[in-house]
Amino acid sequence: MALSNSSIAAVFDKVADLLDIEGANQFRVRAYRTAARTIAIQPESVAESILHGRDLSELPGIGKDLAGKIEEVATTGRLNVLEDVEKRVPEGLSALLEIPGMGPKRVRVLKERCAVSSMESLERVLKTGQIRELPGFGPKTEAAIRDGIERRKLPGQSRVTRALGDEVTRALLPYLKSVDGVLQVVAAGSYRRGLETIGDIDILATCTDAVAMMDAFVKYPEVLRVLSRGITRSTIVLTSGIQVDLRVVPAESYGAALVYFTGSKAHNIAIRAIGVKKGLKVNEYGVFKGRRRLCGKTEEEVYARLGLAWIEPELRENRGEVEAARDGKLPELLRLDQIRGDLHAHTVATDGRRTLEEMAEAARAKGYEYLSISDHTKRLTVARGQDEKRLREQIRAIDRLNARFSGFQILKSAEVDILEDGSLDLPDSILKELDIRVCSIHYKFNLPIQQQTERVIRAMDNPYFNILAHPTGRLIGRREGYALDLDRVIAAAAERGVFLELNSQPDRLDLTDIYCRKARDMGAKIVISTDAHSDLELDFMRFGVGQARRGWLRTEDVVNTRSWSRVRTLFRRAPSSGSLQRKKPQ
Ligand code: DGT
Ligand code: CA
Ligand code: CA
Ligand code: ZN
Repeated sequence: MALSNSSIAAVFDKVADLLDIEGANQFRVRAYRTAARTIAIQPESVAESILHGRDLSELPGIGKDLAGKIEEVATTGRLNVLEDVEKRVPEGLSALLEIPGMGPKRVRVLKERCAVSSMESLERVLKTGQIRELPGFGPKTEAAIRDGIERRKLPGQSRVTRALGDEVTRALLPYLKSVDGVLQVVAAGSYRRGLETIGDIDILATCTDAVAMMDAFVKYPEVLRVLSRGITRSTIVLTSGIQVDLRVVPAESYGAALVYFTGSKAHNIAIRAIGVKKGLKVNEYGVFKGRRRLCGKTEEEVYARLGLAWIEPELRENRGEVEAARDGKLPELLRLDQIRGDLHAHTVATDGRRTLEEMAEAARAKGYEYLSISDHTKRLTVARGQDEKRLREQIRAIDRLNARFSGFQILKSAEVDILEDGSLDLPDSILKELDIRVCSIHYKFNLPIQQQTERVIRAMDNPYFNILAHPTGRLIGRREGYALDLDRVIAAAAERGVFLELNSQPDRLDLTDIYCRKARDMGAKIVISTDAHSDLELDFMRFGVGQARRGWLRTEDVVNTRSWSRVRTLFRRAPSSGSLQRKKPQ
């Protein structure tokens, strides 16, 4: 079996990290970084496509040289440049990258200024208090590093994004399903609950030959280490670093085991307590009265025995779902096929990797009715943000393109920077030419909470403000969100008829599940967008929808389940004091 895309991408990311720690040329570092990202988002196996003679240099950002290197990894599993740079950079230094918030640039500073070469030497330097004085650090960073090191010492603290968990599981499940004698195979645990990060993957199977099943499992080509092998349970670590448990259960216990291993633990405890009240014992083998097994083959019958409706896995967090299942009040959750368009995407005009036409075609191919092109505005120079003149050109290009479509439309938009004082990066005279405006913060992340909150709310006062993109700015595992009073922001959004984005990029998933639900309860609607920087990233919608489901969102709570004409009506701002769109007295 060929190497997975994520494994190949990991090799290139590693090269980029190590070169960056070394202080190599930034263009070179970026080239490897781009290669990693490009490989990671390919829908098909890159290794297999090479076997079929595909020329990878046709991919964006991949030249002949990189294409050759990808082939080297895909066919030999090794990369000369990586082995060379690994010889030069001590392993202890690259291990520092696993501390949250620690990037190659910081590692380089620590190496050059404090002679740090390992976790141990970093801990020693931490005690001296000199780290806060380093360029690009500060007391907060120092505290975060200390915290990160402490947390790493606890077991089970290394989590991966849902996207990586997804890729790994989507490759492993078909492999397991092809084993002789297999009846059912399913991924349970946090994966099935759609959690934004995954600790490990828990697979359940029923089969006629457990030995063959376990054999196949430990021989999976992506196995790095076999941690344990038993008759009903084995654990492996994959080359991607993800740990996978396989449990083989009897067919008559499949439903009970699936409930148990889907979790969450808090949900399990809650339903077990309901069992106790009814004089029943609930465990991974079934529901029992005394020693008599009442059921356990399907999830539905387990829940039914307890007087509960079947509960969607995304809700199983003991956040009120058990009571709702008892009272027949479970929400009917949003589904991916109900999404009718995407309201935030980029093109080559700024930091996207596809043209307007390519993005439009990709959205049409998905069956969408609309795609909003929200390229950056001028303040964001690193992304070549557009000024008024360039945006006007883009608007004209969109008009020309739209003339070719029927039943589909590109919406004219921009991802407008919210400036430090809460004003928007472009004047109203151009904002009013747009169909929608997506607004977001890209600098001054460290304002005090009060000031940051006011900055956002002041921006919302602009009547052209429609959507607050990636509301907290967090990057999972890398950066905490900025200090923001989200409750106030949500209330302000509901009041002004503006919407909060649920950004579907797997390392953002911003808003969180908890705040999606809070927004819903406070009467603010959510827009689920991909913030796609390429055609393939339009598929990130599934992560956003997963998160929305965890946040109890229904179709009606999500703006882009509606046709464009309905969305446009929603976007018409209700008049508020100071608003330019004051309603005439009747
Ligand atoms: P993860 O792997 O950290 O992302 O999260 P989970 O939820 O997949 O947790 P994991 O892998 O430790 O266990 C899988 C499921 O097994 C968990 O969701 C519920 C169940 N489980 C594990 N340990 C316990 C326990 O001590 N009590 C109960 N009631 N259930 C447990
Ligand atoms: Ca798990
Ligand atoms: Ca587990
Ligand atoms: Zn964006």
